[in-house]
Amino acid sequence: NVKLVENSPSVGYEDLDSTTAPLPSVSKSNIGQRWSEITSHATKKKVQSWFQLPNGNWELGRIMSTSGTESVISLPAGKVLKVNSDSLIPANPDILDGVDDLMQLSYLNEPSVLFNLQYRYNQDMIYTKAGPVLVAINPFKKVPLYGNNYIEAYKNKSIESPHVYAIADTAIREMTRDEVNQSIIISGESGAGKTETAKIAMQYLAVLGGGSGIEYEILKTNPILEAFGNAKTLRNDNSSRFGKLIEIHFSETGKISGAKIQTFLLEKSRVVQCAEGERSYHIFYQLCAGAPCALREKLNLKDVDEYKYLNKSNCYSIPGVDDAEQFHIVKEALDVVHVSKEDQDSVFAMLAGVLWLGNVSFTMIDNENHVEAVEDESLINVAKLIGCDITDLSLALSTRKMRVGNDNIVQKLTLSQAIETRDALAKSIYACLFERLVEQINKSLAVGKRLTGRSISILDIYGFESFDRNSFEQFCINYANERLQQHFNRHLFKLEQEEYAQDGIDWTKVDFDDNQDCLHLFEKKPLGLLSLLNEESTFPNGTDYTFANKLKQHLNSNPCFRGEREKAFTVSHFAGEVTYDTTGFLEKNRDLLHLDSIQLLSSSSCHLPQAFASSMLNQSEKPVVGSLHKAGGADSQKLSVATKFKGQLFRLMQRLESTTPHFIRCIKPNNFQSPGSYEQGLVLQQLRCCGVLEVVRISRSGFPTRMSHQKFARRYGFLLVENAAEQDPLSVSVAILHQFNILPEMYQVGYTKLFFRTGQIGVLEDTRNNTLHGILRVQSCFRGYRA
Ligand code: AD9
Ligand code: MG
Repeated sequence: NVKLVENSPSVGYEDLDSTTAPLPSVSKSNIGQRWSEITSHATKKKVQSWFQLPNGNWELGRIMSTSGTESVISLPAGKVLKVNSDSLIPANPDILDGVDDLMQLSYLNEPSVLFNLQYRYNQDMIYTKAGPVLVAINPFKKVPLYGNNYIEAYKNKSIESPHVYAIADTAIREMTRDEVNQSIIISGESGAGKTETAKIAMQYLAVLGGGSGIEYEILKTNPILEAFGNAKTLRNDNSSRFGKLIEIHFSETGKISGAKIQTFLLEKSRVVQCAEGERSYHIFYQLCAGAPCALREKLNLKDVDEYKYLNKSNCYSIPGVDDAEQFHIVKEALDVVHVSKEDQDSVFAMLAGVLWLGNVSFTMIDNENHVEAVEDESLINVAKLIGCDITDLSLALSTRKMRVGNDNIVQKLTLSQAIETRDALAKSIYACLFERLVEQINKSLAVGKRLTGRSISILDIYGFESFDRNSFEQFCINYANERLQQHFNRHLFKLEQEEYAQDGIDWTKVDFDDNQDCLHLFEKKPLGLLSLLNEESTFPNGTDYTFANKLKQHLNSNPCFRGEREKAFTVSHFAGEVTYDTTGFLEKNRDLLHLDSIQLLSSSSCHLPQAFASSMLNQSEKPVVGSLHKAGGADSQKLSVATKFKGQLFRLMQRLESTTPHFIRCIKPNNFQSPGSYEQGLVLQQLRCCGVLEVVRISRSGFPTRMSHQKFARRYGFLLVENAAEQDPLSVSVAILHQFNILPEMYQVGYTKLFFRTGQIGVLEDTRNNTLHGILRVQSCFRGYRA
């Protein structure tokens, strides 16, 4: 049964069961479509219907009888209930169980969609089309859907089931056919499977475009970036803590010629602290577990639980993951992308330096709370590993040089200031390390090649996050997700409908949840969240309190904003409400590294810290947050984190706008990372917030296939019985449609194009192919005859 459906052409099945009344359109507002009018007819055939249990789950029942507004339904397990007919929602006939495109469902209500996805999921069919969008449900286990045989099958089109491979294949074909760059945009909540999906897409592109060897290097960037940029969180054992766009370039012959990776906003704070049960970046644990003896000695490495940056969250290992083995995988990958042995050693020294920095402690030296660094093993190791003088290090951690008027003074630091300085240094070193690695990788992927051909970009950005306590990191992540959602809306709702309107076709507008208001809340100048944050960050006396108060003062009338008690505020995101705690917002946004620390790094005898220092000084030449050399103020001038991030996002969106997008929506079926468990409520909430149902609705009632009159006339004109050479393309188009009896409801004639419902063009293509084959056969017979 399922097989049959899998291979069926995408047509509606309304005709297959006379009891299915055509009620195709369902949105959030009419989910509970009242259908008592049809239940009386339905009972004659014991039609199936959805009934919502008190726990919110849906059960499939059969309507036994209906009288007045009441129906009697029988549920599985022999239960019979008398219910209000209005509480029932129509279910699809059995033949539609597990269709591979939600567009094929006769009833597109939420329980039907949920059931269809679950039906497939239970059989390891984790991919389903929702019109133009691919829905991927995380299996949390190995599913037998990947590898060379599958790749070959998708390449030859001998399998048509929805798959990431199919999306990647379409991207390659459209890139070649239309000569337009493509993008595969993967979204979903944390742990939904974005990073895995991105890797699966890369795998397909690597096989189809492989040959030069560069594809192997491209695949090897994954373990490196994951080691340095992923960590175990409460949501995901391998959570990406940075966003990534990888642009894979192809030559004219369709071979991969190189690639470029761009990363977005690494979560630095994780280097110095993380929540209970979470880990810092994988690479720290991998290094401690996997470094060979000589390296351990050289770096003075200890076990992970001896490092304060790692031992506070009470979590050292990940079930099923061998950190030592991973270390070797990462080292091999570094070799592949041409990071030299010396550079690798410097990288490991910096990592160990960061770990030892966390162990540096301070003692009180007066009764004003001033401190100095304790000269112990930790301090000595840090100095050695980052290649600087121990006294300079000690001073940089416990004092600050400042300019007051024309005088230079040295201020001693209090314990909390010293800890802040130490942690800021650790975070900066790590962030620089990450940036340098990406730079190095990009050099290797582009070496000697001009990246000018066509490209396919894959975007894997951290998913929407909503924790019990949400901070600056979630604020940025969720802002990025709002931007992406807008891109999705624009392409699947706005542009689609604008095109109908422009071409003058008959169309009733479909509404969708526009998130422009929320984006405004973030971006409006001067009174938006980002502007107010930046403004407060420049005030020497600004605190998280004053920031929170300012937000409440200026934004309380905004429907997407709500001030909360104390220092908190709530934003209504497209994916739900999130309450942010402003603690640490200003500091994280300023992200200051004091000049003393930068000078310390530039005095290093090792090349990496020197390079870090100069890159930090370069960043400081931009417009300001914090004012230079002011008592109590900041030492280095630089763009705020939020401003930089916003700029990056804008550039990203601009780049994506010039590509043909392919969207993949990853869905997490449960919060426990466990296979086989499908929580309806959780899935529904994700489907709702990303507008999947609305997309299907538009695609189904819309006209997804379109072709200009010129192209249509050129392609099919020769099939006309009557000579159409003299006619204009529009008239030829219409003549073709008439000759082939295409039903009027299946197409619309626009000013410049023809618009078709799904599947229609296939009929014409078949006729065209058959006719062409016929002509070829006749020609070859004719040649044979002459010979
Ligand atoms: V986050 O926003 O970076 O926290 P992602 O990227 O959405 O998140 P990820 O791809 O890391 O999630 O997937 C989480 C885990 O789900 C993986 O580590 C795998 O164990 C599991 N997963 C995801 N997709 C697949 C798959 N296609 N097959 C098998 C999968 N396992
Ligand atoms: Mg990820």
